[in-house]
Amino acid sequence: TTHYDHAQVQEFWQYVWERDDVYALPDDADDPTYVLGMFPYTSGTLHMGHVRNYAITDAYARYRRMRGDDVLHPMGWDAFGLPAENAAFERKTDPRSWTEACIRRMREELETMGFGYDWSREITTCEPDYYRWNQWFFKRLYEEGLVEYEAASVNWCPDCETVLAAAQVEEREIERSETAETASGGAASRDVERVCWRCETPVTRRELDQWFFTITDYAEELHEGLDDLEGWPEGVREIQRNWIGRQEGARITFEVDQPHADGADRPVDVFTTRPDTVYGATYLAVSPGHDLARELAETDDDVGAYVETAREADPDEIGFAGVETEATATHPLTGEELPVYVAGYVLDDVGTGAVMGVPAHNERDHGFALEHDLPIERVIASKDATVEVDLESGAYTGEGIVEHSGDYSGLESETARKRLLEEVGEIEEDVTYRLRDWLISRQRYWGTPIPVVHCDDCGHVLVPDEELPVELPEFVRTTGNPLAEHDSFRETECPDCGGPARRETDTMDTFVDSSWYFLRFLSPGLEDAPFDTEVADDWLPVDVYVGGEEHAILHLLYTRFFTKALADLDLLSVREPIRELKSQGTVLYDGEKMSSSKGNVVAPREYGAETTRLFVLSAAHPEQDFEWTANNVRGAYDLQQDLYGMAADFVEEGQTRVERKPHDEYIAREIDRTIAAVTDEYERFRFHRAATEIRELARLLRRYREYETVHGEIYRRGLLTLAALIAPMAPHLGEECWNKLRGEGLAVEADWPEPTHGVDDYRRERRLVETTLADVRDIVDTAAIEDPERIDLVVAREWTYDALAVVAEAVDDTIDGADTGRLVERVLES
Ligand code: ANZ
Ligand code: ZN
Repeated sequence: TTHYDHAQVQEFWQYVWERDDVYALPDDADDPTYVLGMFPYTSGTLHMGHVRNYAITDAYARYRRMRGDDVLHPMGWDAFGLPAENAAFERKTDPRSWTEACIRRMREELETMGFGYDWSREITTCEPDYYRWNQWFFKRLYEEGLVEYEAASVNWCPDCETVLAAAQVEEREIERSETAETASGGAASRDVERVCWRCETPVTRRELDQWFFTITDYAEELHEGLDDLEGWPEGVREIQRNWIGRQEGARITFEVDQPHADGADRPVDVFTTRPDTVYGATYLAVSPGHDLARELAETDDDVGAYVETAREADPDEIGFAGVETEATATHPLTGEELPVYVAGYVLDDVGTGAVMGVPAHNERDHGFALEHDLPIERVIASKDATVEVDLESGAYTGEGIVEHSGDYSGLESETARKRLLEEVGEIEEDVTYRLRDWLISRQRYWGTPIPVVHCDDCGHVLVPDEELPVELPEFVRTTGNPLAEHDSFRETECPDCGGPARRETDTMDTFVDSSWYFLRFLSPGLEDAPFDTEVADDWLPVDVYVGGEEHAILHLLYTRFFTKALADLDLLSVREPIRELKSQGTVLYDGEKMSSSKGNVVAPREYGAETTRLFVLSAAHPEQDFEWTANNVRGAYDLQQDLYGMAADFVEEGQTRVERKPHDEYIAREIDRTIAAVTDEYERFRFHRAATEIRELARLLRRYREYETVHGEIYRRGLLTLAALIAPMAPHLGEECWNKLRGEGLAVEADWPEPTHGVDDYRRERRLVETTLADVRDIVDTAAIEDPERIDLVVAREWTYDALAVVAEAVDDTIDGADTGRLVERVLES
């Protein structure tokens, strides 16, 4: 029988691969090709996004292995995180048992899919032998000055009951009622709300002492390096560029006079992108977290009260509220005295946390000026006389000709900026970034304990290396942070003075885990270091990394930061972790993202693993979204039956001949052409096109055999070629066909097929077709209509299709449109 029993075939070959350990990286590999899919979060079950992601890396890894590369293709588990805590609550279990059960299930699902991983390198981030290195890195980063402990007004998710990093707060469009809009004060009201990335609950603000990694120290390098990441999609690079938000401008120093505060007069720097508007500054404003605000709050109750409410207010509620202080600022150019405000719309961590208010030319300042009755002084005129500016209703934010600005009046904005920077001592060139430091504290249980002890006498003290890991104690059920309720965990001794002290009960953001896991795969069992520096220097960067585009800023930016920081700790010599990045598109079902939360995941097993992986690879370019449709899935299933059927029929009852006929040459060349084309497509990750080429060759071979007795050697080579070419995408099928035809060896270990004519011959052939188009047309004209089933006609037709493809590109030069039309008609008729 030629029936292909996919379940049995899969099981058998998976057994053989495991028995022969075919995916283990050889011990003597010195610079393997490192192919990595973003490791899964242990949510309980694989979803279609995972399947697509890992089908892509698996196909590419297998292709490279067949090309003769040593390939590192590992897998592991992103196993810490809040959902495990929630699931543990719901299921009356604990996060560890739940996570372990998820891992068992997901590993089995990956194995069912037949993905070829080197399981000897498996890593699990919730294991102490992994997370101890998070603690170790924390300490090294701390020693390097890259960790800060700060009281900060931070984003808080009331539902997750934890703080969030800036990058974990997403903006969501909302509809605002009109009353809300006017109440919050014109331009500052935005039609977005800020929500938690995980649960979409609107975030609030809290003032807390928190741990930060100072990723902003690397802002410039992170920004600049993007230009050189040529293997990354431009879309991802652009998202990172915007997130880093590099802005060139100036820092302007104002002398501030504080009549009552203890602090004497002091300079306050503001950051501006528009120093050309400096003469239009009518007030100075600092953020509620600014040192000046704190100083003034000590002697001024109004300021104190405002600072307190503003620090905990939600961003959407701030509007243009603010308070005038007793301080005044001296304008550096006019010497005028300007009022000084504390204003919520000035952000603590942007620029210097202080602005010069230029109501005529900045929308937010304009809104604030209206609310507080401040003067609006115009200093820029549009060069376009038709632009009418009504400064009562809004700011003019464009550039133009500077006016009312002393010696600078009459200059263009840009010239004025240049001269001000050169000539005025208080104005200096400056760059700021939108990027914020990475807040890594989480008030949750299921994460890496931060290796710090708080001592009343010694302050915060790092846990000594010999005492790492600080292990997570057993889970306790409680609202809030279980670690904070865990007395035996919390109460401890100070490593410095031996006195009573309290452990830090915050855990690390789980994005710390994923920032360096690609390094742990290099030396997974290593006990005295997180990874082997020498191996890392030889093997990195990751050659190909595949994952969803939703990771463009969080994970992919943190990973770049971590790599640079480790390089500065002399643990690495590469400064960029990933050479080539592929973002895979979404699998849709009835137009919606296929996901377990939407309840529309088609379980990978339903159609057989091989069908699923073949379908997700052949449906579309990896970066494109595509629709899951039963029909197309069926197509992937039929292709397996066809290929297997052809191999089995040939072996069991194949009639062949030895002498060569002219059309055999055509078949032989088509095999070569297909090899060349498919190789090209695999190189470019265009698996869908590789699949099309494979289908085409299968179709041609079938007709070849249906027509007459085939040339044994050529036909067999054709079938073996199909088996090898499809093996990276459909390895079980490849194996089964290979075995049928060869009776020995494994397709996964076979050499990649080479065209006997060489790749260039195929291209020459195409040119030949082009120049001999007239001859081809003759063949079709004289013979095609008489007997459409004759193989030389099939050949002629194929040639004609080829020729037409070429002609279609250069139709005017080669042949006139009318002739082409007729030719096509003829061919289609036959
Ligand atoms: C004066 C000025 C005049 C500004 C002007 C702009 C236009 P955008 O607006 O995105 O280009 N800024 C600086 N630090 C800030 C802080 N901590 N909180 C809130 N706003 C702050 O960003 C640059 C501008 O943002 C800066 O340039 C400053 O306002 C404001 F006609 O200074 B500008
Ligand atoms: Zn949340």
